[in-house]
Amino acid sequence: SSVVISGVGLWTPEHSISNEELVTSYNAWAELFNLENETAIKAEEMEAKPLSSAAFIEKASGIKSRYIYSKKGALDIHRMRPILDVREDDQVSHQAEMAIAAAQKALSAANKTAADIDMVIVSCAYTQRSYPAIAIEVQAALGIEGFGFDMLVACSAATFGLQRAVDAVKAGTSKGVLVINPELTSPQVNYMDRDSHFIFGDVATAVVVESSETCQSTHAFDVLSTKCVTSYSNNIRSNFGYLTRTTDEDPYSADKLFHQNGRKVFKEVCPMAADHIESHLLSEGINVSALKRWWLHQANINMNLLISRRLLGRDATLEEAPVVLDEYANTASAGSIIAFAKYHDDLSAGDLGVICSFGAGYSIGSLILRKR
Ligand code: CO8
Repeated sequence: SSVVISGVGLWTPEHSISNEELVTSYNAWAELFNLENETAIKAEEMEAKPLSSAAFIEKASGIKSRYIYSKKGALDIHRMRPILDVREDDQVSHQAEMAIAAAQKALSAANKTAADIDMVIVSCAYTQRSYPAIAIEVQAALGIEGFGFDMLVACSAATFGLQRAVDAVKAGTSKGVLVINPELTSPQVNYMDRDSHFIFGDVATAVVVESSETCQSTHAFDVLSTKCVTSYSNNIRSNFGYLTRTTDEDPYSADKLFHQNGRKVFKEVCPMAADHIESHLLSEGINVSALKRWWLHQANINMNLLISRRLLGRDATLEEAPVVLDEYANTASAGSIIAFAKYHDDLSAGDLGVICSFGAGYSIGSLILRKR
């Protein structure tokens, strides 16, 4: 028997923000800031806020739009962060709500019910609280017996979570695993930072992992191999955490939100990701040219083009390496799973593909899949 991915679910928020809307809001905020601080800026005691541009965003990143869980407040130049309603302890939490929606879609795609699952992993870039785990809340809401836990691995949370799931099924300690990625990134986006205000979107994805012996899906994939690696870097960082209360720092300061040295990340991560994919494939005796599909992490279109160029010696076609970044932006760990969810139905039995994530940590994770 083999370990299979038997179903994938994608939940997309109803609200979105186009580059134009985002830039109009940011620029109005920046102009107001510059006006209010005119004297200090003229005296060179403070730097003027530079303006953003939709043309720059699309060219530098490939992003045209992003989804947002709660649009209220995010574009309000007197607020510049989304408004989420406070939920009581006995109400379903925001992140669990997203996770449940994606999980239900994955279960029905896999032709499974709660009774077929005994392990729930919620794996994403942030969880809205430390305990009880979001995974345990989701487990209870879906009526799953067994256990659940949360994992944080930034952009590689989905692939690292999938590796845990594959290992558990392989070892026989789990019969069916739900790996869920409720990527609620918007609360951590600094909408007042020109360099990063455009990068992220909200989404939730979920995947069912089980044994081929129990699989009832007609569009399942054998997981041939998984490979994860981390290498410490401060080039992508968020310093928000539970210690902030004790350090008397401003909990909303820019270093508490997502920030990065984007150019360095680009330069360092592209070769790492390309080498990782190549060596993973070679360890399985697979040549790069044998791959039908690359479900790559969706951070930046130019990164993906560079990676495919390094591996193929040419640009990958959209059919080979589908892009969802234009519509969804960077959704932290969910990007490669969105690509997989939207672009796997057309593959034939025996076709090979690779899911690969790369990002903060640095962290890189890949799974080699073969259509059953
Ligand atoms: N509008 C106009 N001009 C701009 C803007 C803007 N919005 N932003 C920057 N510029 C300017 C710059 O200031 C710069 O000006 P100058 O030349 O005078 O210094 C010029 O445009 C060019 O800027 P860059 O060289 O920085 O532009 P790049 O072509 O490098 O593009 C990118 C910038 C898009 C950030 C690019 O470097 C990139 O994508 N790098 C890779 C980043 C990446 O993949 N990061 C991964 C982060 S995601 C992750 O790891 C998960 C974290 C967890 C989730 C977090 C959720 C919140």
